[in-house]
Amino acid sequence: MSRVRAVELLLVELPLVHPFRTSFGEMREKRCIVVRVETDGAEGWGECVADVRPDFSEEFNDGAWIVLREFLAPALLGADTTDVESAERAFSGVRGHPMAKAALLNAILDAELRSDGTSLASWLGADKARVECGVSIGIAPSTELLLDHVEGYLAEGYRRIKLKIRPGADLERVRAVRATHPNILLSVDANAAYTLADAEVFRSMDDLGLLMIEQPLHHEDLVRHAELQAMLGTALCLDESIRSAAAAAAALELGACRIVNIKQGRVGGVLEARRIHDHCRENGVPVWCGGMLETGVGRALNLALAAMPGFTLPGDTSASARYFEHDLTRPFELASDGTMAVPSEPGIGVSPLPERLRACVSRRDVILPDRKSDKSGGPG
Ligand code: NPG
Repeated sequence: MSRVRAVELLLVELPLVHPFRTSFGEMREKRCIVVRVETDGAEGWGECVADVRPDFSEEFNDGAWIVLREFLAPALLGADTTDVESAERAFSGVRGHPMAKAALLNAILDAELRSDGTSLASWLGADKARVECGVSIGIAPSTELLLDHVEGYLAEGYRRIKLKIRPGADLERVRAVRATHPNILLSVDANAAYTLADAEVFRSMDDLGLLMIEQPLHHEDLVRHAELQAMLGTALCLDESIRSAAAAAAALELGACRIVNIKQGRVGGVLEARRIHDHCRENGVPVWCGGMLETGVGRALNLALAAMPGFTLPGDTSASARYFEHDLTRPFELASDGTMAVPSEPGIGVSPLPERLRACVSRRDVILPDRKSDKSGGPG
């Protein structure tokens, strides 16, 4: 393998075409760290799924920036050789921070695969050239507007609709969507906004034929999820609770869910995502690929992952146009049958476009082997 010569951190900012509202807040722009590594053989790209605030998880951009600059990049820059497995081991001394780790590990893997001329999808043993796509719809101001959004996305071809819910904007809205579209694949996502005292809300959803109810309760509470799952016919799916393969194994053993949302960026990168996939597959548990409104860098990687054999449900792998007027990379497009092509070029198969980087990067830091850094731009 080869040495890592430089790690570059870029803070990118892209306006969203529509604000995205969840039970924990509203996003109007995508602001994330994109990592570029330079090895002897190639360059590689990775994206950190953390956001400005520590609301979805403890990680956030400014914290991830420090972890990458002070701990993760220096752990690789001194080594004679670096491949993705040895990089993952080199990070084991840093507790937590899976989003920061994922960004750098994925960039290392991308560089490795680009220099070998292998696509990420084939390296992962993907068995599909195209994947089925779903769309996640934020909490709308009214049921009427929500029905309009659903209609529009179905017309574009999306094969599964996921509705964000929160207390006060749940049952009545889901019933309205189901009444209008009796046969679509429909799921809901609470982003941990409920407690077990709200079990009745979910019991009332049991006759709506939902594909799944995602992350109803607190992310640390696997035991209560198991209690809730035992009360319901509908499958629970966990997202925020699954931060590692160990957490996924514990959730399955406890009966806390029957479906797992795999977000490689949340679990520490593609290697850990593959372990979760393998464990779920061995146990007959379906998985699907979640999304964090990634730019094309993260989206390319998600598509390769979603093409693995255990990913049997449509993912939150929507088209670039659903998020951005101009993506950071070439745009990803949805075919009218609701599928998207998995990149087949070496590595993740796409790179940020130089003109988009010029327009979107607000902060930059290059970390070199002597650990001196060359900074430009103000704090992000
Ligand atoms: O299409 O990428 C997408 C968004 C999918 O709903 C989605 N993501 O909780 O899964 C989630 C949610 C999310 C987005 C969470 C951004 C945190 C930040």
